[in-house]
Amino acid sequence: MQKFKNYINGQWVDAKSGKTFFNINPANTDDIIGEFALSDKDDVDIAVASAKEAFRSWRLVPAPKRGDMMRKVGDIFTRRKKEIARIMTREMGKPVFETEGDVQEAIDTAYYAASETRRLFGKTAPSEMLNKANISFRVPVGVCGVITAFNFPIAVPSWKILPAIAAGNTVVFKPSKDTPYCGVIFAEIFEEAGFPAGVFNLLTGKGSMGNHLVEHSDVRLIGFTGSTEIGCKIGETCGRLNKICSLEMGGKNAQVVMPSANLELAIDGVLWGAFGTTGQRCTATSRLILHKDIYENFLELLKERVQKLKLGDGLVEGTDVGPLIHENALNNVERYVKIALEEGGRLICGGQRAIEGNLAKGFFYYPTIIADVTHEMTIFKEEIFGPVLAVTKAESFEHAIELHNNCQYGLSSSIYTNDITESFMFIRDSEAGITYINAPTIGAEAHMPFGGVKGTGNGHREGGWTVFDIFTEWKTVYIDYSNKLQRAQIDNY
Ligand code: UN1
Repeated sequence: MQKFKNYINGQWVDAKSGKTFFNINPANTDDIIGEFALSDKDDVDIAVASAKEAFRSWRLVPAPKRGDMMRKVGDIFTRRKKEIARIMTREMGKPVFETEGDVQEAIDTAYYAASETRRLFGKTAPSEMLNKANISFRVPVGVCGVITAFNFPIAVPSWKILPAIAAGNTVVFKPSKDTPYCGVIFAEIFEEAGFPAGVFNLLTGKGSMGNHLVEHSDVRLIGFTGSTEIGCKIGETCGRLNKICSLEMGGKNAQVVMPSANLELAIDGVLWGAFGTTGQRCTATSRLILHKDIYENFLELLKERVQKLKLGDGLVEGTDVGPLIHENALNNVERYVKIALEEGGRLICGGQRAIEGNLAKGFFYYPTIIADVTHEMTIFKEEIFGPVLAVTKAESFEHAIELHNNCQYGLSSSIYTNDITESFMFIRDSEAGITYINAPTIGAEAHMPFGGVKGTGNGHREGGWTVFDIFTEWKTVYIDYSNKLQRAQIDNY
């Protein structure tokens, strides 16, 4: 079995304590992926010190030169795409066609971040006074702590790490405890691309180690993707310690289908949105809001298609849906389905663990549809992070919008309609950071802003040009060439 180390200051090192943990394949618990460093506070101290030291010189490397190096990161991800995808599938379960897409997102992000290093535009404005110039430009913030989830273990960290480093910051990365191997891949790639020691540091381990990273006084910024519960705790700590913090948290995204929609298209959309990544996405479709005129017919057609989805090991060709990430996730799904049925939901399909043959070795649950869900029910409100779709009937378009917005989260929204008025009203009125028209709730592209409103985030947007608003601060410069004291607001009025 392979043994993996942390990557600190350009060196591969064990945890100071020598402690390790094992990671298993969620599709087959007999398959142990490897033994990883179980880092704690001492390792955080060393990694942050290394990132702090590296920042002194990395911030001075001209941004386009940093961009040249980031292009190499893109090249290496491209060369290793298929191999990394297979590692990811083995480590977290989603099928290979999905994990290849996950790696592609990092490739896109690397090239986009590289190109942005020639476009980190500042602004100039006229001064109030004669013989004085006002300019402003972006500067890196310093040491950034990056903490992410298991579900997009290359794509989502890349959204933070690559722009952060391109902008001149240094990074200490704590991947999910369920995907440490994908974390190791980042370190391998930064090493091969020739980045200076300490610019990128990897610490594998559990949540408690992440807390030390958040608390460390030399970490200026935390970029987090994960549950709302943990994100809000991180936000509290960052508030207390006055750190910059960007939070990407939960979702309870809905797809609305109106009578004018192309129903086949809407079914393709909900299948991909609800059951892709086994529903373990912050952008998963976990609510389906159907107009009353198509309600029963749509359910019928959908059931037929869901029952054809092939559950299994994502490494096997033809698998549509992989396992859940671990036993706890499986128990959680089971618990929510039980509550939904107790509260009056109608089971359309699924509703149980899959234990036939080899499926018994993994954390498999049948794709599940529960109909007649009302806005009072628990599965209408709470994020499940599993292959469970709650279906609700809308009496009208206005009712559909009201149901859509009756939600603590606001990441992505979707409507299927061929009515232009409904489309534009939905764009205007659905409370979400991302809205899709005639497309599912998933489908973000690396060069566009990504993030949500309400309980999903704290106002930041990753992806696109907006990610640089997180990972840079503004420096404003006044250059007075009048050779006299000019007092702003006083001498000119
Ligand atoms: C997430 O669920 O954490 O388009 C990210 C999308 C995906 C990214 C999802 N590419 O929704």
